[in-house]
This record gives sequence, C-alpha cells and structure tokens, in this order.
Amino acid sequence: MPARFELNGVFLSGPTYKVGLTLALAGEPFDYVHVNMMQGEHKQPPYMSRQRYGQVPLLVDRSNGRQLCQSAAIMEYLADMTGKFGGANLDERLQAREWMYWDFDRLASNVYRARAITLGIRPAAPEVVEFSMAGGNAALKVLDEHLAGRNWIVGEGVTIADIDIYGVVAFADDGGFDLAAYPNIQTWAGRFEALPGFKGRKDLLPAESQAAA
Ligand SMILES: N[C@@H](CCC(=O)N[C@@H](CS)C(=O)NCC(=O)O)C(=O)O
Repeated sequence: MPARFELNGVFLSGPTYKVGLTLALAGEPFDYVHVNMMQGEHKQPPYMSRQRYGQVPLLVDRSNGRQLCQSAAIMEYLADMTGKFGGANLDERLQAREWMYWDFDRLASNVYRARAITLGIRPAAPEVVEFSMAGGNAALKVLDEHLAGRNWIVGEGVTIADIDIYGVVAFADDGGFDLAAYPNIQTWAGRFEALPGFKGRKDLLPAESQAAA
C-alpha cells in the first residue's frame, strides 16, 4: 500500500529537507518523488498545476488529496495532522510560527543564498556574498543568544520551529558560516540530532525517487 504522504522535492534542497525531517521525526513514512529541476520539470504545467509557485517541496496527503506547498505551511499542516511538534498550547504555537517567519526573513534567506553562491548554483557579485554573510551572521547571533539556557526554541519541547531552523543551520557550513562562533546553536543542534527518527541532510533524501521503506 502506498504511504499516506508523498514528498516531491530535490535532495539538495533545504526546504525539502525540512519537510522530510518533520515526517521522519513524526514517524510518518513517505514516498519520495525526485523533481528533475535540471530539466525544468518544476516549471512545466503538470507540476505547476499542483505547485503554483513552481518550486520544491510539494507534499501530497493521499488520505484527502491535499497538495501543499511552502515548507513552513506544510510543517504546520503536519503538526496539525500528527499532533506532534505544534507546541504545548496556543502561545507556543504562535511563538513557533513567529520564529518560522523570522527564519525565512533573516536566517534562511541569507544562509541559503550564501550556500547557493558558494556551491556555484547561483552566480552573484561579491557584494551579494558580503551582504548574505553579514545578514546570516546577524541572524545566527540572534538565535545563539535566544538559545542560551534553553533546550528548545519554544517552550520545553521540540516544535516545528526547531525543525524549520535546524533545516537551515544544517546548511550553514556549505555557505561558509563558522558555527564554532555560536556555542549555544551547536549544543542545541547536537540535542536535536539525538532525537529519535533524526536523519542528517545527506542521509534523509535519496537522489532519485524512492517508495517508503
Ligand atoms: N519558501 C519556499 C522556498 C522553496 C524554494 O526556494 N525552493 C527552491 C529549491 S530549494 C526552488 O524550488 N527553486 C526554484 C525556483 O524558485 O524557481 C519554501 O519554503 O517551500
């Protein structure tokens, strides 16, 4: 029987990793469909009719036919559906959402951009690299200070805010950021990596489509 969830994405993609990680930590098996971005599959009508932005990831919930885009929105959906990682109460849920919006505004934008430039995926002028490094380091400092004396970003347990932000921090090295400068982030990341079901970014998503185990 096919798995309930079908994750469409690319193994190198941070947002795809975030969604796969949420599923893995929640103990939800998923079929994985590789989207051939090199051949522009994500901009073709069959894919765009399911993912209006022409991006990965796309999550299909086969139990009800929903086709969901935007990693943060997908993670909120998964928290609702599984009853996991959504926060212990409304205040925690709101705080988790706040951190996720902050992530895409300040952290992910800079870290993912710096990574894409460093890996040669996106050409850019040196000023863009400087801008991204400065913005990324400023955001890492905010996160590091917030994590002082805390186990998790919100409340006393793991939330989708941790998963979302870990899904950026895991790519910081590639972007040339030195995480040794952020000891609280390093401690938190180690704690996160010890969670049951955790898989690193190089182990979670295959390079090709794969049915759930
Ligand atoms: N805000 C989106 C960002 C998704 C995103 O940037 N995906 C990239 C791959 S990592 C993509 O599909 N890029 C192709 C494009 O934007 O045309 C999310 O979180 O899902």
